[in-house]
Amino acid sequence: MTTIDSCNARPILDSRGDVTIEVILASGRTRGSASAPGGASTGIHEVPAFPPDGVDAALEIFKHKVAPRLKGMDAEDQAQIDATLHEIDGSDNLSNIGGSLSISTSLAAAKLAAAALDLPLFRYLNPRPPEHMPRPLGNVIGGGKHAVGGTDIQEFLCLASGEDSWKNVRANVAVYKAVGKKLSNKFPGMPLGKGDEGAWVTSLSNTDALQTLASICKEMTERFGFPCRPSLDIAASSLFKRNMYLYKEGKKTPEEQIAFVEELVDKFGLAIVEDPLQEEDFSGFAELTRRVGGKCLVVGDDLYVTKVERLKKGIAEKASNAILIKPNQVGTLSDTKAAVDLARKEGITTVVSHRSGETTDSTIAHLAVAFGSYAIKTGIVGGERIAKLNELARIQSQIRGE
Ligand code: 2PG
Ligand code: MG
Repeated sequence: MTTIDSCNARPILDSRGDVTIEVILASGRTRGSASAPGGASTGIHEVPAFPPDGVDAALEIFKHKVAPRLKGMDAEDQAQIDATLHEIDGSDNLSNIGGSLSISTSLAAAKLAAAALDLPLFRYLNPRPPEHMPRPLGNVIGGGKHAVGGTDIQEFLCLASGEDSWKNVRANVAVYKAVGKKLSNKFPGMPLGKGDEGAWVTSLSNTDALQTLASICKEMTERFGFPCRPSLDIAASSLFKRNMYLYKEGKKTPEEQIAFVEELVDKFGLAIVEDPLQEEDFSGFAELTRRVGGKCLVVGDDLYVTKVERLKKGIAEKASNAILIKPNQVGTLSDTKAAVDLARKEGITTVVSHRSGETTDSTIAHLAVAFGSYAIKTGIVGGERIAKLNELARIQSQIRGE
């Protein structure tokens, strides 16, 4: 038993300069702390990040309602901690206490328990070593809601799939740097910007940006000797207005959108395509998965928002073959784990993900390993992104006993 005897929550900044929450729980001299990230292209079915009156209200709730209840509880009893958070909240969507307070408290409890047992978090959560390490999926070119003046498509990513996490991370960096060089050579003397996740921002069309990424991926696949494959997060809900997908180059009907994505998958050999359609279009997802699911992971992010109920619907309708796992979308570790367990049972691939506004908290690297996830989407550069990538490589060294 790890009795929680001290509970603190404080405001901290995320990578966008927005205020978020850090929770620190302690048992004697042992501590566990965690903080919450924040999204920009948030799904409408996510738990709200904060209560209606904002961050300060969440901190007040922590002080007066959460802390008194947590004191004396066992940090090792994650189910009880998370049930208590739901009980204090009282809504069905954590809307009274907010997902940021909830997820940081929930993860801080797990980290405190792991520290008390002198275990790394990934091992505390799953004593069995993973069959493989999660492959890093990193954002090379970015647009959408993460950048001004960039591509309509939110993320052009590289998935490095070697056996060694450190080499994978290095391969993604090599792709990132080579793409940056290519873009600056293409537009000499022009500024080259970065978006919220550190990805390059370019005025190239979606297809030209993907072409640029795909050719560098090919080059790096040869150089590194393992696959470095292009991938996309279309974040299609952000493009969807009045039943059409709005691109700078013109509109697409849902049927045209499916055909467009299928063409991109075929032409560029995409490994992963996330949110190719808007968040309510289960049948459109199913049609695309039917067409390309044999060669590409079709990932639901806004579609599922890490919630078991929505994933159940997706499974029933064969909407996708993969799910993005973002703990703050659903608000507790237990709820996150429930979605992962259902996915595993049903043969749905999991990809653990950061948010566009991040802190230096590296917990998701441990979660991705403990969940046995296929990939971890967490950017390529920037302090808040490399915190997770370096941790991934450290975890692999620990597993190997190096
Ligand atoms: C996404 C994420 C992370 P945001 O759409 O997958 O890349 O973006 O955190 O803004 O929702
Ligand atoms: Mg997404």
